[in-house]
Amino acid sequence: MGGDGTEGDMARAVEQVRDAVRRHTTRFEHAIPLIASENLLSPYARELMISDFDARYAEGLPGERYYEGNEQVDEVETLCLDLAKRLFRCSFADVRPISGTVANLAVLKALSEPGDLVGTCRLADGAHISSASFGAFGLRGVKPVYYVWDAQRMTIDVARTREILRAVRPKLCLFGLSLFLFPLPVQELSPTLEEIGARGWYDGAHVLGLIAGGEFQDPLHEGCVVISASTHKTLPGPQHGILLANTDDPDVTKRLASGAFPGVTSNHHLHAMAALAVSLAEHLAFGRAYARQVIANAKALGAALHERGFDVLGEELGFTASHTLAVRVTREGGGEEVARRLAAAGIITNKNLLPGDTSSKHPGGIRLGTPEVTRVGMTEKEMARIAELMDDLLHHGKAPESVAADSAAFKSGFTGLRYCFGAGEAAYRYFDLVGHPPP
Ligand code: DSN
Repeated sequence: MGGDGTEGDMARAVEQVRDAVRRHTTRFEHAIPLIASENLLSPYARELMISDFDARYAEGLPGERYYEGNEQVDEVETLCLDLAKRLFRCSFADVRPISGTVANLAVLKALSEPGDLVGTCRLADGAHISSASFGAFGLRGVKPVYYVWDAQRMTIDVARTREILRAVRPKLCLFGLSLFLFPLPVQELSPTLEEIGARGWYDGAHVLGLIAGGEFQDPLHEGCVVISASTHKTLPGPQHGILLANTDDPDVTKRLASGAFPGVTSNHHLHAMAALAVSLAEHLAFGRAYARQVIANAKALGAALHERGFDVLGEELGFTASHTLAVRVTREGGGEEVARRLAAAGIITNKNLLPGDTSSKHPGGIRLGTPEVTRVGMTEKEMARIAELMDDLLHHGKAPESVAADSAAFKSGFTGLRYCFGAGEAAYRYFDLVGHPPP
């Protein structure tokens, strides 16, 4: 920006930010949002994000804080913890990690030491960057032991992974993906973990709302000691994190709690924690129906894209059992080019590494997700229309501007929130609290 730094210049900077966020909001209102890791807050959760909780500190746990003035924070956090334990049918929750990656760091701090071996999937097979040497694994100084991947079935190859685990004996085994199409074989590998004395850890960020809705696997009852997760993907909560465990070993829960604080957080973003309490309550009320529809939509979109000639992975298993689809787009120009063209046509996706990709700079695919389009009320028939729009653009040469107009016309019928209290409220809304720009 130019200018001489006067108050007037700074007022213009403030207005530039507000204007960009307003334009962004309008853009998403008119777009088809298919990022698998994104979702929309309910009206009641959104309200709490701009509450006074945003201004406060509450280090520690309810009833044992390091600050005064926390009585109502304690009330909300106690409720939030109770709701989390009820939703996931578990005995321990900690809602202080401020993101999924921070929750992963808390687990690594609690259950591993630098130099330990930790089992995980490879990035190209869909793992999250937490398990990379340049991510949380590297920060904690643990070394990855890679599972063998079955690219046909898009899941871990149990027999060959069992051999590796027995030979290498990692201390901790992470099950979790950012390209999460099918449940992972936690139950099948659990006896092997027991045999080698390893703990099972599940990164449930992507599928948290599906687990809670009873429509995916149930890792805490299949052999994992802890789930770490973000809370804003298939669970339509605030951008925050969570730890969940079901163990009667007090040493594990004590380590997890101290991993969260003071391990990897100081304050835990109390406004987001309050919004999470609302989102958990709403998921208890509406989550089953939501999770079912998210998965039905993903399956329908996979089938419709396949019919239109797209190379959708996981065909023999019905393309997906989650909210996510992986589409190899080598023929259409590669992941980067295709994601960019789709965005120009009002269809928001991301390029994604797929099994077999050799360069992280040139992902061979795109990842699609149905959490947000389901949140605004779309069902299977709308998935067929989305596939048609993608087909028009990528196979029939229709101009991006023309598809963007079609996308916006289509989306205009889907701008209200569903599966929450206050359903029907605007999904895409800029809150102009002041009512005018700075003078
Ligand atoms: N980066 C997120 C995703 O899109 O999957 C996970 O943190």
